[in-house]
Amino acid sequence: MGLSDDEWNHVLGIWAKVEPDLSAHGQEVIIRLFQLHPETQERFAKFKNLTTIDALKSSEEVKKHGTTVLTALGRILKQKNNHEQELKPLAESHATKHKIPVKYLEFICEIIVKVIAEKHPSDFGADSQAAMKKALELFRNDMASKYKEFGFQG
Ligand code: 6CQ
Repeated sequence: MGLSDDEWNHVLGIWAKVEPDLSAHGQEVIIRLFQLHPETQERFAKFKNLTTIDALKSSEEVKKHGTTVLTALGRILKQKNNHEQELKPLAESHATKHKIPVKYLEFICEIIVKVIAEKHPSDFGADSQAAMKKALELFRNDMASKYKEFGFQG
């Protein structure tokens, strides 16, 4: 089910607070993802050698990837579900090249909500959190169905 105008306003409202510092948000998301789900780190050839939190925290490459992942996600959210054009190439690369299971997309989406909640406690209330979770669920569902079109069961 789609989001109401009000829900999209919540999603894009909080995203506007995240956007000025995508790299710090993204860095935190990546570090948390690797800590909570170490198998995800294995997927990044570049990061396999970063075996301590300190190494991850001081890596410029991690920050750069943090910006990459959240810039792409922001672009998709801003389409308010008319995201076919943005989503398709992402689904294709993550299905056929990086081979990222849907489960890992669930992991990262859950962490994104937690990181935003920690960094913006007064701007990300229950309604905004619920709206963001819904938007991320739509994103994941569409990624999963595109995965199948690309022959990846995810
Ligand atoms: C991704 C994910 C994170 C950080 C950066 C990208 C956390 O160095 C390389 O060449 C990386 C190739 C690559 C890999 C291994 C890659 C490229 N991703 C992964 C792995 Fe994705 N990614 C995810 C998103 C969900 C919200 C979004 C928007 C996104 C964007 N990616 C993973 C991964 C492994 C556990 C997950 C869960 C994940 C999710 N990712 C890559 C992007 C973008 C824009 C790009 C570069 C273009 C492309 O499509 O290859």
